[in-house]
Amino acid sequence: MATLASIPKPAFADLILQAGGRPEKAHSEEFNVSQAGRSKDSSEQALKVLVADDSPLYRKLVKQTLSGEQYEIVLAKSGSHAMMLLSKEHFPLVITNWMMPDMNGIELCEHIRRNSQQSYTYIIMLTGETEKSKVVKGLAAGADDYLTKPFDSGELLARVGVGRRIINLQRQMESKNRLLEELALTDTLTGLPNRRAIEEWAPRQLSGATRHGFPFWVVVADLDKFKSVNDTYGHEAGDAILKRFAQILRANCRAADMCARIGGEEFVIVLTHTSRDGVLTLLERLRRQMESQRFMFDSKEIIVTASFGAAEYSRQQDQNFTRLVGAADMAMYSAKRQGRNRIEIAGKA
Ligand code: GH3
Ligand code: MG
Ligand code: MG
Repeated sequence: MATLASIPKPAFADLILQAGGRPEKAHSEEFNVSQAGRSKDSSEQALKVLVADDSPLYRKLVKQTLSGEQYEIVLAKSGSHAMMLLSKEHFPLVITNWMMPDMNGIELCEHIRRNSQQSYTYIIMLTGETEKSKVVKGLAAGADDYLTKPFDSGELLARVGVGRRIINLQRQMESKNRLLEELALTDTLTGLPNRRAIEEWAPRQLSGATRHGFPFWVVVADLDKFKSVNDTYGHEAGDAILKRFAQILRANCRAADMCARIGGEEFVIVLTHTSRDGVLTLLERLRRQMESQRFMFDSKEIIVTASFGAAEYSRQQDQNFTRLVGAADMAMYSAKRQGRNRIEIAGKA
């Protein structure tokens, strides 16, 4: 086990270098819960509409009907032209003719449904075919609505309006789902990733480390004598300390690493592409920053420290993420036994 006395202390500049630039950014992009679902209201944005028709007259008529700020119209002269445009970007709404020389509207519908990404494409068939059986065939191929030529401009506008409503509902649902996914992976008190998030993320990073041979470290950090802080100053005081410790972790970890709160006053940090010296430098920095915090509760100034245990992935041993957390945890308990407010590395003399 390394002791604090044996920890080399490179200059702060070294840490910045190892940390790849701006450490403050860690997690702000991946886990910014508050931003999800707050994008510009999709009903205010111009709706992108792809119009596929081999008739120049009908392309013009549809474009004229949907002219205005609400719609951004892109014209395709054939089914394959439409397919090419769809491969480049997502169109939430497609209006397609049935009969086209190279690829007909039915095939285009089927193609869109087969290749549909997460976001929905609302399809309106606009065609000279009027038979009921054709209508059924169009809907079965994936069209959402059907309008016959010659069309009434008011009706086309109304039906496109229906499509717009469905698309907006779909977008709201997607944004709420994203928010729920983020919430499920976020610790509500500190805003850090939670246990589930790190347990999903870390094994993937570990397989990368196994494949490409880069260093992979797991750190367990635990606040010292935290129960007595809670017992003496109350739960709110304890929560404020947990939040501050989380801020220190967030400010010092690189965006490519992950700091998570895995339970009560226990945190896990996963670091990659970092040497043993780099890990020790970072942990010593975290330890010192926490130690130098002054918390005021009931007009009393208190100091709370943390103990750290680290374990490095080794190809020689049959290790997975859970075992590495266990090894880091044991090292952390060794730090506790040796007086707390210190760092221990697993398996090194
Ligand atoms: P040690 O130095 O050995 O780690 O001692 P400790 O007192 O920190 O450890 P112990 O496991 O005995 O107590 C952990 C305490 O953490 C218990 C509880 O009061 C506190 N705690 C756990 N979760 C929360 C939380 O979400 N908020 C607050 N305020 N306190 C919490
Ligand atoms: Mg503790
Ligand atoms: Mg604990």
